[in-house]
Amino acid sequence: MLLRCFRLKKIHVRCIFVITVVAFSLLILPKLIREEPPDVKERYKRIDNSSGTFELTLREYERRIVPNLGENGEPSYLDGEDAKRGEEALKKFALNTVLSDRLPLNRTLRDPRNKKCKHFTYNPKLKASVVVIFYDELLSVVLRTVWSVLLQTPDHLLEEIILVDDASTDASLKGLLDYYVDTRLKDRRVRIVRLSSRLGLIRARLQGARRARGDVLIFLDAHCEATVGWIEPLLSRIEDDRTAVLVPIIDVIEATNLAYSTNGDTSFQVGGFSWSGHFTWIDIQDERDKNTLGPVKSPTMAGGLFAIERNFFWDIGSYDEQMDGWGGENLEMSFRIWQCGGRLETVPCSRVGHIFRDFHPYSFPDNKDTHGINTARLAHVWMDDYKRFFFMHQPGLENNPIVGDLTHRKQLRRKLRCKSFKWYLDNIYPEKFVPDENVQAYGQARSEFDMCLDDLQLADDNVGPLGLYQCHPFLAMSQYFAMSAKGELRKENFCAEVFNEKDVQLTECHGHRREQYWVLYRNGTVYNPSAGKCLSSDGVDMGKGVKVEDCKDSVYQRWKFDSVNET
Ligand code: LR7
Ligand code: MN
Repeated sequence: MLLRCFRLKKIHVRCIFVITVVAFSLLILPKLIREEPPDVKERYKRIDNSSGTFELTLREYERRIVPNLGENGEPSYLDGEDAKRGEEALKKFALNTVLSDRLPLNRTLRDPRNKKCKHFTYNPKLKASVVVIFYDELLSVVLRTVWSVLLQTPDHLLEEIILVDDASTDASLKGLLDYYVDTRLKDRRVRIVRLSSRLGLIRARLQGARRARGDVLIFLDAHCEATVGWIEPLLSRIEDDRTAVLVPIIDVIEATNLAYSTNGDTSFQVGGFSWSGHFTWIDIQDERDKNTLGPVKSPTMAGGLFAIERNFFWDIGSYDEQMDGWGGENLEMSFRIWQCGGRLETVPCSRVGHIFRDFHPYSFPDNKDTHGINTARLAHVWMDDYKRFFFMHQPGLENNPIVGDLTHRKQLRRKLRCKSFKWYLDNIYPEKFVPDENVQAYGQARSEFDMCLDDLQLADDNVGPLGLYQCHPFLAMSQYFAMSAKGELRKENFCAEVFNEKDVQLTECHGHRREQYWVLYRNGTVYNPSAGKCLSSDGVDMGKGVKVEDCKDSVYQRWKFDSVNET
């Protein structure tokens, strides 16, 4: 019949019909049948109503991947139009999404560990549930996280990977992700949990933890890459001590070129905090810990990547379920672990990369300051009187009903018979500078004409002039200075330092006196021996930096602190 059709000079209507049917069955039908059986298709369709089939979309996706790009964690670059699109993506998502989509999802990374780590043998018996929560993350980044865990974790140590979708709006994280897991990963240990409404990262993690069956919970952000040997030292340490909560060294995956960069193979820092309630990095506290490559005591953790024995996680109070959105839960958990009988440690032979982004690519419902509110919650529950410093940064939150009910968390603290925040500071974080303890003087430092020393809103991680500003009628953090016992004129971790024998800058305290050393005299003179000069407000405009000048008997060279401790 078909042959006859072609032999005929004129095309018969019946022939057109036959050709159509044949073409349909040859070209289209097999695709439908072979590549996506109707039930599978239906299943994914229900979650994702994007057009086209997932198989085609995924192939398109895979076709764009450039083999070996970014291999070994090398930096990668795009050309021409792609490079431009990459730049734009970086501005919009704080991540070069175009580049990420080009990189193999299962790229291999160099072993970033200190060489000696290889010679340690660990034989843990515990199994881990890796919990990865995400909200509108880039699909390729999430998949790279999953791949890295599957590839770098020995089978007998991995119970499951639980992906918790915190009600993302991005369609590719729905059906396409499911389809990828079913048809490409084909690993039953990868489970996806879909939350029906956005719960924020704290409650999303709790949802993942509730479903976990492994002995140990390991939480990861959805833009991480695990490296060789990452899990063994974590599990093994927990096997020795179930109250140890562990963080790996968190290496930087660059948001611009996705390079896996290590900060040398030995030097690393541990977690601290600022009185404004933010996580900071601090140097390892005990010199002896620097070279052992064993677990290192850490006052706090960053929060996104940590391992904890599953039952211990629940025993010690999991998370504060009333914390919303983002922020604060990491300090809450850090204080709680130490105060209630656990330990927090950094494990240098375990390394995981994390993409550090300059801003949140996602928005928060109602634009609520969840970091502030969550931190107010933890301050009330865990910090005793020391919460005064946090509330000096956030006076509006001190007695604000928005902070919510704290009964359960206070009950928990009593039930677990947790130690005081003073105990924590004295024993776990003795380096932490407390602005009004063991100091020569503190509070506002007044000069003539109601002018005060002021940090001029210097950001937490910056260097800037030590300024002069009208004294506030109340003591605000920007004007809270202390003259430490060591003779530093300081604000938290920032010390007044003389530059060019004239200007005075606030820079990171180094503890070695020199240009950061000051002598406070009884009459209010603040003398800098290194410059041989005195702190002066003479001729300084409001909002500008103070200076040091030759010492003389001048009202501009006398500073009156709110409180002076006579010694
Ligand atoms: O509403 C949300 N729901 C979510 O599921 C908001 C976020 N998320 C997910 C998000 O997709 C991601 O996987 O939560 C995870 C963490 O969010 P990020 O990556 O935007 O946070 P971050 O890396 O900027 O912030 C750090 O501090 C947070 C405080 O709440 C969390 O503890 C993060 O896990 C934590 N990240 C790290 O510790 C990685 C190292 C960073 C440092 C220093
Ligand atoms: Mn993160």
